[in-house]
Amino acid sequence: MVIAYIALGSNLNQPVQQLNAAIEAMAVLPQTQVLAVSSFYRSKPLGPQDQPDYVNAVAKLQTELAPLALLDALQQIENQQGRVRLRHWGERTLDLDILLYGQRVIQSERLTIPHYDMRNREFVIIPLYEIDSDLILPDGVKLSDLMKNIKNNKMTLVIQNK
Ligand code: A4P
Ligand code: MG
Repeated sequence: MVIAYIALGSNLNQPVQQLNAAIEAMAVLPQTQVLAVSSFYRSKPLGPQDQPDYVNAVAKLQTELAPLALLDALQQIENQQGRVRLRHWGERTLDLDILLYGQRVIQSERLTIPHYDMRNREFVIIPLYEIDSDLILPDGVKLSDLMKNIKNNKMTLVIQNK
């Protein structure tokens, strides 16, 4: 059993519903449980500005799926929800990125874990901190220290987690 953290993002076709549907789909993956879900936040797009604001969240999973099996499963959920890849950093109905997979460090053709840019993104760090404030990254960096780097949080709360 491994604890994995997944970043959820959407800015097309009713983002809140996209995230809720993705959480339901992750909950019925084989050998996987959803242990926690953060609040949902609205954030300004990183990348091209001529696209709608995003809704972002983070989910904590417990899974027996190997990293590539988990990636396959998440990409299947993206595709089920009508994901079309239009342009780099562009609009999408659903993006599911593996942020962390236990304390594993993976550099392969299909996977970079930890996620290559997670520590610079407030729409990842803030919801992750909400779920596990004492998390430590595989290189020893404390999530609480990454939180301190977030100067002014420009996100707005969409749905407060329970
Ligand atoms: N891949 C490698 N590592 C991973 C991982 N840890 N998790 C590979 C998931 N996938 C991983 O992904 C391209 C390939 O990355 C996959 O086939 C997989 O093998 P993709 O989802 O098809 O493409 P993408 O998401 O457009 O690419 P990229 O560069 O990962 O996008 P980002 O960096 O995730 O940026 N602004 C706001 N406010 N909120 C957002 O959520 N998201 C993006 C996407 C841009 N701006 C945003 C947001
Ligand atoms: Mg992605």
